[in-house]
Amino acid sequence: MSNPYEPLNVDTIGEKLGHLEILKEKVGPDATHWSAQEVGDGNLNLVFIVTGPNGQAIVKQALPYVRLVGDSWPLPLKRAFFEYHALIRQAKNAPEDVPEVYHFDESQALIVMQFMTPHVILRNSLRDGIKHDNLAEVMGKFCARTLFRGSDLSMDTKERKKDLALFADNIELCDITENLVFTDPYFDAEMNRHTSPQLDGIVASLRADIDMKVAAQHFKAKFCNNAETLLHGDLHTGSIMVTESDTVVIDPEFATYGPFGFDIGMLLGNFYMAFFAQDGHEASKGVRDDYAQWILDVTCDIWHHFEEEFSHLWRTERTGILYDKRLYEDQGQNLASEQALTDRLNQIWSDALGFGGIEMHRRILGLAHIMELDSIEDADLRAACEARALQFGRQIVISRDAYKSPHQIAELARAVRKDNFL
Ligand code: SR1
Ligand code: MG
Repeated sequence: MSNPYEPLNVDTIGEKLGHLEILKEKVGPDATHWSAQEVGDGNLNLVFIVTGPNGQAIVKQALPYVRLVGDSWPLPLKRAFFEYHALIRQAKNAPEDVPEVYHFDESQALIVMQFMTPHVILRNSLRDGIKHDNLAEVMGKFCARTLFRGSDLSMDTKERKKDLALFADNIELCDITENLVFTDPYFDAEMNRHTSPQLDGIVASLRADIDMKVAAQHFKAKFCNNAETLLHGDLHTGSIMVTESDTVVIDPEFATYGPFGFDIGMLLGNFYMAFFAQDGHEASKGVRDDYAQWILDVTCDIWHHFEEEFSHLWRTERTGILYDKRLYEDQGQNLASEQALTDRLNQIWSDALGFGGIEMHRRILGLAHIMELDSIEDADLRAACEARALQFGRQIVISRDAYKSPHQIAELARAVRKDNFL
């Protein structure tokens, strides 16, 4: 029988987990020589770094409520189960890009995993103006590999249906996304917050904007109804850890089957927000033109690597339910296969812009904001950056089919950065 759930603290980790062989190996054989530090800065969970004579490990434990809000918002512990299952699938589909899982305990809702060091959360770099060489390549390929290999393009019917059923139970975390991302920003929802009064006018016009409301619900329907592939589900720049030369993706507890464009759209939307936040950090950290341009280059390179890797997998690993090779290559119709690929990539690109723009809105108008913008202390300056991001977000959602490449979007971003919407 498993023990009843109990949240850990820095003083109980050794006593509760000291028997685990993997922690004895990674941290040290005697738990009385371990120390623990709670470092969770996300919205939901406890995260401990456990240190001992042999090294370090991460212990991540779900709390029975939303940490950001408190116990007035209960949240099932089972999210640790989905995070564990997503992590092991990502490790298979995109090896090297996620921390290694050492141990999972379902009854304690905890995952013991590799401590990534000297990595930092990418948002810190985006605030501080630090560049990372391999970031775009890793993220483009990570998206292509996890999304392609987690879909009907790669999986057979049995595996696919079983997995869809498993992740279909991640109900409460999907519910958070459905409401916080697609609905709350577009009305005066209770938990919303924005820079006020500076943004009040622009927020009112966005909420009265019929085209935007229709588009947001169009993308909500896509998120809810199009179970195309296994998503990370929360692929923002706070879910990425970096060093100068390494990039890893963490925190897939929102994993669910959804549309191809969702993860990559959320990711791009977060980079575009970081781009617009740069002007807010110039006073304290110096001119950011070069860095802002680097962020846009990263968005272009992410899409380039995504497209290249997705195309490669399409040509070499298309063994699943969809686009059966017997209909294409085996008939000598490689061109038809290439046409189908282009069609899919165009759809993913258009959807990514939709999801990306909506992500930008919810991070400025909803409950969960981003550090790069929130850390701009001067409220007028912050609001000016946020207003640009809101307008840009609307533009890429509404006119998504007019923009054929990330370079055109980068051009739009540079133009919007020069504008003042307040
Ligand atoms: C109540 S949870 C708020 C947000 O934090 C997570 O990281 C997800 O992005 C979620 O939408
Ligand atoms: Mg997270």
